[in-house]
Amino acid sequence: MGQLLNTASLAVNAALQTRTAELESLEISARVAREALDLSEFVTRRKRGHTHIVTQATQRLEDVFIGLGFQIAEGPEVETDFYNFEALNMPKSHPARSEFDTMFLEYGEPNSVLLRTHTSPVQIRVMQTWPPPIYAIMPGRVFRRDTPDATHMPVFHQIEGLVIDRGITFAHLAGTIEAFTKAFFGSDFTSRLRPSFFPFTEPSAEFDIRRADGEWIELGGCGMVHPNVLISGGIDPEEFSGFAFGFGIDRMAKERHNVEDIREMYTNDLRFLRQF
Ligand code: FA5
Repeated sequence: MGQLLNTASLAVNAALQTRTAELESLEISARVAREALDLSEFVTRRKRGHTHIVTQATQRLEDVFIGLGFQIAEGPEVETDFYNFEALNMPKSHPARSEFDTMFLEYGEPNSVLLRTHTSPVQIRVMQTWPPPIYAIMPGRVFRRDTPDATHMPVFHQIEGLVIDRGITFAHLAGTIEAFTKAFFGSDFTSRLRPSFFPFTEPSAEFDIRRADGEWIELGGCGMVHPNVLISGGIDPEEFSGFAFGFGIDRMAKERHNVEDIREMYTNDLRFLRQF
């Protein structure tokens, strides 16, 4: 009898375990179904914003010059007459001042405080703070009373470059600009320097690039830093020499992406901005 009962009890226990397991798994499936989260919305591609075409160009320029061994510096957008003009070899009566259509602020002495018309004042600030050798780039926003058209904006961006060391020559400037052109625009592009005039560099040149279609486009000015400018920055022109350049970043972005009109970059039209 005992043996029979044992066998029967084992059979009942086995059946009970099987059924319990079945019921448990059914309950788990039901709970999973009940509590399931629909994550499919995260699987579809979401639209994300990105940096503006001019910010992208600035960051790319910074990358290229950091790769060439340059450091980044910044200066204020509100400047004094001294840094924007005087220290750059443009004394009060200098005719070149009128080429920069300046916006002055009603602050302090009349015409003494202004919105910087170029990034060149940062050259002086860097020379006053960093002992040479200096290999620096200075990107930033600049302001001029220019009427907007396909290549001009009243608020635009420049990137200044400054190299001060012993034995720097015009050949270093030309080589740096050519290396930069190829790195930024690609190997289809070449650069040329045309004689020009800036009070703060001597000799001075205008920097053009040639596009793949053969057309030449002016991108900025450059030259050997004028001895008076080195003196303003507290550097001995007998011991050190250097070169400087200033390029329009908005124009570079325009050329790199074949944008027809510079104003398009600032209308905040998403259909335009999303392309880049
Ligand atoms: C200058 O501003 C000098 N500071 C450049 C320089 C620096 C020369 C260091 C020598 C040594 P310019 O006024 O030519 O030069 O302006 C330089 C570039 O800024 C122009 O070639 C152009 O690419 C850009 N630019 C000038 N005005 C405008 C504008 N209104 N809108 C957009 N880009 C502009």
